[in-house]
Amino acid sequence: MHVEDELSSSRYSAASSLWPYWFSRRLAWCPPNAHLLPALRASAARIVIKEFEFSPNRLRVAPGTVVTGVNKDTDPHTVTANGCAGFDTRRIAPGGSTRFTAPRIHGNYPYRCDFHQFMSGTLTVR
Ligand SMILES: [Cu+2]
Repeated sequence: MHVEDELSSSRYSAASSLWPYWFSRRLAWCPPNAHLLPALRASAARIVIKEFEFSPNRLRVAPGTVVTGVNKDTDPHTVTANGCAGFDTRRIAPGGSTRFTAPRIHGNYPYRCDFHQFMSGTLTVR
């Protein structure tokens, strides 16, 4: 019983060893209404989704950049920040596109597709 507990808890902490870091960073990244502020420096940026992959997989933008998510697949996708970092296109229809505003605080913002959790990327704000 004790051995099993130790095994499962060590497996758990190994798998989640990055979470304390991300979690604390995320708490620092969540001013209450950041996503409602107008874009201060808007420039064109896009993330194209094709064959269940984000392209580019890593994108660097200035704070507050308006980013367009373009879905070139026949399945719907989303561009959704992990945690409370504050961007989510919600459902992007096949062949459609949706814009969202990048966070205004510098950092790396990992994101995923809500429908296909294996799809992931990182938006870097700098
Ligand atoms: Cu998807």
